[in-house]
Parts: sequence; C-alpha cells; structure tokens
Amino acid sequence: MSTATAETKTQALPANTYKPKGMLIGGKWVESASGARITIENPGKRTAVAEVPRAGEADVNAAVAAAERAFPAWKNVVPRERGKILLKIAEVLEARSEEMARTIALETGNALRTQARGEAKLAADIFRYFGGLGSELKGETVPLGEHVLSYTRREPLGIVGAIIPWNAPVMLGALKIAPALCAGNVLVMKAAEDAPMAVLLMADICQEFLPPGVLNVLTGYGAECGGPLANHPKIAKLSFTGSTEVGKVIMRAAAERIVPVSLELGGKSPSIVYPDADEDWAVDGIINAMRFTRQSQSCTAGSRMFLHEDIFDSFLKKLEKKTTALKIGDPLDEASDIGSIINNKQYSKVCKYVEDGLARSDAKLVFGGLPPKTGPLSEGYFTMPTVFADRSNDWRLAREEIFGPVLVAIRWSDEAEAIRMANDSHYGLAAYVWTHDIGKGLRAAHAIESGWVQVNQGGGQTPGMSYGGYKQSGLGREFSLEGMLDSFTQRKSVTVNLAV
Ligand code: TXE
Repeated sequence: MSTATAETKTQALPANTYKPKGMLIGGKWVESASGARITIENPGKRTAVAEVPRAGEADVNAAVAAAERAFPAWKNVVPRERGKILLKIAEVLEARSEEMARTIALETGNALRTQARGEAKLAADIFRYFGGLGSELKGETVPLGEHVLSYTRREPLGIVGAIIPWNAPVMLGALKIAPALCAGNVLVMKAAEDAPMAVLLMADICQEFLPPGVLNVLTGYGAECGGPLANHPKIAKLSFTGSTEVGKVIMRAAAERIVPVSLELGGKSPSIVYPDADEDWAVDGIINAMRFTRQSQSCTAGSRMFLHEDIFDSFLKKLEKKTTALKIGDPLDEASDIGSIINNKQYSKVCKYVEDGLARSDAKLVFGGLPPKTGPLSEGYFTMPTVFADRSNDWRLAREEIFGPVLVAIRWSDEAEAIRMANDSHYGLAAYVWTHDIGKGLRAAHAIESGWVQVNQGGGQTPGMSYGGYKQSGLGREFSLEGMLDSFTQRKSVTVNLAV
C-alpha cells in the first residue's frame, strides 16, 4: 500500500522521468470515476513526486468493456502481424529506456546504474522475444483415417486480468502484456499502487501502436481495484505476480468462475556452497543471487545460505568485505550500488526481522544491522545488507520471505542434510549451488525442489528460459514459449468427416 499521503513533502519530477497522464482505458488517458488519486512517493527521499488515479470498481468495469469491444478485431489480426506490432513497441522501449530506467529508479528505489537500466532494457527484450513468436501459435493434425481431417487450433482466451507488484514493475508487466497480446488476447492490467509510473510509460509507448482497448492499464489499490478485476465475470484468465498470500485470494476468485490462473509468488531460495567451490567466484555470485543491489526485493533472492563447515568462517569474511564495499545511496545517483526499500511498510517489516535476529542470543550478527537513524541514509528507506549466522533452518528468519537484505547463513557437513534443509520450505522458486565438481552440482540441481536451479551462477532471468515456481511459489511458467502457449491460449480440436 502506498504510504505517501497528501502531507508528504513534494519534490518536482527529476529530469527525464515520466509524468503520468492518467490511466489508459479504451485508448484514452482518464481519471478515476470517483476523481480520487494516489500520491506516488520517491522512497529514496520520502518525497511525493506525482499522483495517479485511484481506480475502483466503476473503472474496472469501463476497462473491461473497452477490452471486450477491442477483442473481436484483435483476435483476427494474423499472429505474425500482432508480433510485428510488438517488435515496433520493443524499438521504442529501447529508444526511451533511459527515461524508463530513471522513472523505475525514482518510484521503486532500485538503483539506476545497477538495477533500473537493466530492467528497462529487459522489458524491450521481452517484447522482442514474444514479438517473434507469432508463428508458433500453430496447431497439429491428428491421423484419424483417410476420410477424416482432424486438427487443433490455438485460440486466445479473451480478456486477461493481470495484476503486478512494484519490485520490478516494467519487467513483470512486460511478461503479461507481450505474450497475452501476441496470442490474440486483450488485457486489463492493474499496476502496483507504489510503482505505476514506469508501467504507465510502457502503456503510453504501447498505445501508439495498438488499437484502442487492446491494452488497458489501471492504477489503484489491491482490494479496491485488484479485487473487482479478479472477480469480474468477463475476465477469461487471471495472471498475477505478488505475494503468496494475495495469490491465494486470486486463486479463490478464479475457482469461483473456473477461470485459468497463473501465479508468480514469493520465495525463500537456498544457496548451497560446497567446500570445493571457488570462494571468490561464489562470494560475488551470492551477492548477486541475494540481489543485495536491489535491496533483496526479489522473489528469487537467495536468502538462505548453506555453507559447508570447512569454509564457513572464511566465506563470511570475504562476503562481508565485498558486500560492505557496496555504496548505499540515492537510487538516481550513478555512484549508488544499492538504493532504497519501496515504502515505509516494507522498511518497517525489514527492520522488525533485523530486530528479531539481534534479540536472539543463539544467532550471531555477522555484519549489517539496523539502518542509521540520522545522516543522509535516514532521509530515505535505506536498509543495510545484513547477515545472521549460527541458527538452524527452523527459525522465522529462515522460513519467511523478508523481501529485504537479510541473509541467513547455516552450517552443514553432510550433503544430504544440506539438500534436506534447502527443500524444507513451502517455497520453491529459485536455488543456487556452488561447487567445482559438476557432477555434484547437477546431483544437487536435480534434488532441489525448485523451478530454477543455477550452478555457479547467481544471475537474472533471460527471455526464452522457462521461469516459475514449485510448491507455494506459483503456478504456470513465464518468460518462455510456454509462457505464451500454456498461459494465454486454449486449444480447440476441429474434426471434419470428408466422406460426404
Ligand atoms: O504484495 P501484494 P505487497 C511479497 C513480499 C512482500 C509482500 C508484500 O514478501 O514483502 O509480498 O508486498 C495487488 N486483490 N511480494 O503488499 O499485496 C496489489 O495492489 C487483488 C513478492 O506489495 O501481493 C499489487 O498490485 N489484488 C512478490 C499486487 O497485488 C491485490 C512481489 C501485489 O501486492 C489484492 C511483491 C487483492 N485482495 C511482493 N491485494 C514477488 N513474487 O515478486 C493486493 N493486490
């Protein structure tokens, strides 16, 4: 929930950032039916920088009606032609990527140099990838005998209701828009209340090339706007990225009407470091896997680190040296490696977990701790990369998704026990294994219950690679061909008797 209020100190929009024009419904920029607005905060300075409409049920109804009007024509555009439109959008996303990156940094607190620029470029690549997949919407023929022609068609579902979070708003939004539209669906997407500006910029670029109503973007709060969207009787598919808690709410809404649902939810991803791992390489990789430079506000953050006892102390020393060298500061400052947490609510949540760790006599603070109460870092929601060691996988900090830079280091001596602990979580999104022995690495990769295991690498997602969760981390896959075919099409069989 956006924590900015009308009383928050205001700041003029920094140069080369996007000024919202309203919400996009039926090709027009509009205010909410109620006239209410949401104040958007720059979390790096705790200042108000913009306002967007606060949508409610009436706006959801208007957006769904606009999408419904657009669907018949859009679904009949030849897929390759829809793809070409996505490729044109990709070019403009690329051309305006610096404005996009600066807008992302401004509203999310993610550092421009280390995070936001990469996200803006990735959004263009996602459009480019799905734009090339129009020809893959093909069917099969089924051999039913000489006098029968039987074949399958892939058809769009209709109006997709998409709900996205704030932590990587443009990347996560692109993962809904590009495959859904390429497959011939129309979309009503709700941006996160904390980070709608860059998503509105993406919508602005898209609407230059799309017929009105094919893409509608609403700005509003969860229950107030996302609720009516998830429950709208004309929505044919729900695609959600966010917390596991809200994912369950979305799935219940989908169950009421038997609507297909894709869910990309939380994580508590393990890193297992073997004693033969290249330590310097693994330390750099773990800093990356933990996403310290995005304040660990990532569902794939490797937030549980299982270190072999032989390297436990030396590894933590190296990790401390490299992590504490990262510069925390204004997300828009080129010098900053690490930016700020998204809002006051998430900042308080992270601080509470750190306080909990500090209060435990049986857990050791390796480095980090609570953020400073004075000085430049107290002006925004800045937190410190923090590592706790010497407790088991059973305590709260090792079980709950903190969504902040708090890493738990756990000792192991027996490989089977390390894998058992790694799997002892109701999440299963990502995992990281560090070893010089590729056989060992692959054994672990196959044994870990997770949708994505990386060996000797802590990097980010790439279009083309299937991505999604095991267990309560989600349902369905994104980023890949199946992220379009399975998530945004339905198959129809047509059988023709040729005997007459
Ligand atoms: O997420 P929410 P929040 C996790 C992370 C974080 C926690 C809370 O642990 O600390 O969730 O973050 C919309 N009906 N992740 O509160 O609430 C909401 O408006 C319909 C992990 O921001 O799940 C926003 O657009 N929609 C995650 C979106 O859901 C509702 C990314 C996500 O918000 C709704 C973000 C409702 N009843 C948080 N309630 C990841 N997997 O990447 C909320 N929303």
